[in-house]
Amino acid sequence: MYTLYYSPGSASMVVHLALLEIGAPHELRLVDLGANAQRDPAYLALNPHGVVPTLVIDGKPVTESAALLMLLAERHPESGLAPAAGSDQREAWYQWVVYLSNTPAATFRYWFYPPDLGAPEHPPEVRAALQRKIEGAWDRIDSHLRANGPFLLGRDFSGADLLLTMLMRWSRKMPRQATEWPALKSLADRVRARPSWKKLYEIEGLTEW
Ligand SMILES: N[C@@H](CCC(=O)N[C@@H](CS)C(=O)NCC(=O)O)C(=O)O
Repeated sequence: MYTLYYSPGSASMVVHLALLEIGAPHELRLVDLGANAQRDPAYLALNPHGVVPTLVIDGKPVTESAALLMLLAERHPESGLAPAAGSDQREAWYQWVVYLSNTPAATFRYWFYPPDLGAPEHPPEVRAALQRKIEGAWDRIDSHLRANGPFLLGRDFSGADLLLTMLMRWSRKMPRQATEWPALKSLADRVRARPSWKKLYEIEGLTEW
């Protein structure tokens, strides 16, 4: 049994999507970020970083969205969230999941949380630099998809595409949103058409892309 501590549309989204793709029984516990519930001592005991997601697996809390995606893919190989262990495609899958986590996702964290860089708001040059870094990731991924798409691994969908589409969604209020890159938009359209995406929108009460 899994218990997912989540907040709608946040980094927990990829874990929630993965659980829906797998069809694994799970409970959801809302962490109200607006009320700073992530700083409650009871939640900090589960996740000392005070962020979502946390997934409790058989009573043990595990954190970090990309790690949870990898863990769920390994625990449920039949789900097809990752290609077969030991295959060339699996190597490519690890590379994409880690790249997405340590480059666009980490940059988004700074984009949305200026206090992480020590200021209540970003000075314009920092904001511009973060925007360039995120757009640079879209350039790189879009060019990969144009040559090798429509999904990150080529013809077949994988859990890495869930992570990418979640990150793309976070760009929707940026000066250039990720869907302006045509191959990225095409990938996101395919992911957004999946039953898991639609179901998550219903459950989490999301409306905006
Ligand atoms: N590297 C972490 C980042 C998680 C993260 O930053 N979550 C945000 C929501 S997207 C959060 O909980 N923010 C609340 C806060 O920082 O107080 C992951 O991928 O799990």
